[in-house]
Amino acid sequence: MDADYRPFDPDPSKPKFVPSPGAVDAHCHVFGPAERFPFHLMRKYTPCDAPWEKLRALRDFLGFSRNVIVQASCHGTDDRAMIDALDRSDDLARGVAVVQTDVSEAALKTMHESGVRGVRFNFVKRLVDVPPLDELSAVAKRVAALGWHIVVYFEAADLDSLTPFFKSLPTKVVVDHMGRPDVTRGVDDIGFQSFVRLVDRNQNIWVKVNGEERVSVQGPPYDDVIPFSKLLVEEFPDRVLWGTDWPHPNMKSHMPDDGVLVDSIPKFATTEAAQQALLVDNPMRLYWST
Ligand code: 0GY
Repeated sequence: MDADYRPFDPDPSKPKFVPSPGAVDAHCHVFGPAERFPFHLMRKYTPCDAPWEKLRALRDFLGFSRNVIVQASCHGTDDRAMIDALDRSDDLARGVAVVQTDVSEAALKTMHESGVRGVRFNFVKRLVDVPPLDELSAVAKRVAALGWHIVVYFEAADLDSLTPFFKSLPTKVVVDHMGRPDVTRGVDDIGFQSFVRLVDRNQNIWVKVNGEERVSVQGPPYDDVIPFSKLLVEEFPDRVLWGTDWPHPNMKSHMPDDGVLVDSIPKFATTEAAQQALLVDNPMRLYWST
């Protein structure tokens, strides 16, 4: 583990909010254990181990039923830790992989059998060296044939330059962390509004309304982020997802309490119907219908 890396909170608070029955934590990661699943040679950070057993226990403690495990950059294109977790999940976890652009058909099929339903394209320069867009387009075309979608992670400053690429994708496109808005500028800011317009005009684009601990300036309980997540949930009720982001890689300012994160959900998904769509119906449709 890097000297300045903050491990996850081993003792989160029990949330007061009770998630809708069957709720899905639709953005979380597993790391290692490094002894069995070494971190990638090209990684930009070395986290603590965060194995499936811990994630499963957290799922139960927080009142969730299922997980979507997203491959993080510290494991590069070596998806074994994530796949191992899926294989041991009793069909209660699905995965989003990171693949080499020349990944074989056989490897994709095997991943599908384990529960992978998407591929992540990470454009955050502090985390990865981004492959050429034409290679990513070719990957998208191939995974579209499997019924998978693309998860995209980018900084708000890169939205304009990436928009034509996002629009060209032949799959559903799921945006990580609300497109990382600058919350100090308010929801009327031109940058956030162009993101909202993009989602509005492209019915295949979905949004994860988590990541508040990353974009908040105030810190816990992250109330400065609520206007952003609330707007997205209200505008796009059937295309939003939420996840803990456990074990919160690279959090420099503080380590979030997962119970506090869960307790923020009813602030932006304010009705039972909105919570049911966000936590159950949308992720089940995207991850468990094929
Ligand atoms: C996240 C966010 C981060 C890291 C990664 O792939 C990753 O390493 O996703 C981050 O540092 O913002 O999605 O958990």
